Amino acid sequence: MEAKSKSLTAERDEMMGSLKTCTSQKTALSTERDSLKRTNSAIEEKSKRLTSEKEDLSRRLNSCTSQKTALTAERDSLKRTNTDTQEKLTRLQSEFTKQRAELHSNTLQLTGLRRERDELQTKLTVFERYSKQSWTYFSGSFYYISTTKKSWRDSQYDCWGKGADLVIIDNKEENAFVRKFQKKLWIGLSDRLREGSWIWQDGTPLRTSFWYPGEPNNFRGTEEDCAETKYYDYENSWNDVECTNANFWMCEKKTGV
Ligand code: 2F8
Ligand code: CA
Repeated sequence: MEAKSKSLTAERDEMMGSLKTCTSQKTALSTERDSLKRTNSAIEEKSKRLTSEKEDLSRRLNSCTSQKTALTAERDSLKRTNTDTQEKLTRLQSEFTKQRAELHSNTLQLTGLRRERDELQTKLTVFERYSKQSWTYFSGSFYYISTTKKSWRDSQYDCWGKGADLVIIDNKEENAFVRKFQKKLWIGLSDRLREGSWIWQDGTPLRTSFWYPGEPNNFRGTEEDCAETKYYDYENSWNDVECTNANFWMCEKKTGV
């Protein structure tokens, strides 16, 4: 009986020990469970916050992407416009340069034309004035033939009074022009200053001459110091004669234009 009681006591003590262990394990598990629950809650909350944050970021990203697309399109369009404008500007600049050069050239031409017009106007005015006074134009000069006869010296004075000179014959064309009038005329040639040295009355020496054969000859020892167009039917038409003789005469006025 006593042995049975001992065994029961031992069994009870063993069971009490097991209970104690179980109770303390249960408490530890309970604590662990509560801790895990809290951790889980915290994780869930964090997950919710991150999800919401992610959705917000996603919305913002979408909005940013569409704005970026719009801005890219706008930028490309502006780039194209810019290129067009640049090309237009280059074209306009080249046109401007061309037109400016054209304007410059036209201005020069205009200045030239105005000068030409003024010269022609002057020429015309001179031409009209001399034409009215019965002067004849030939190759840049006007010519006057007297209707009376005078000595070589007085003829020269008459020409000077008209703003002209006794005619100076420079070439065979001019000589032919003078001969055409079929008149014995004083011309502006003499050797009065030095015998044998024939000079035109403006001081230029005689180079091309049209003396009749045998002239100048100081005929029969007379002092023939002035020239006339005695033989006008011939190209070599000139003769020397005394300056005091009375002759028709021819004045020449160079127009200078
Ligand atoms: O009157 C003077 C004049 O006389 C002659 O011409 C008519 C002479 N001609 C000849 O001798 C060929 C001129 O030389 C002279 O000047
Ligand atoms: Ca002579």
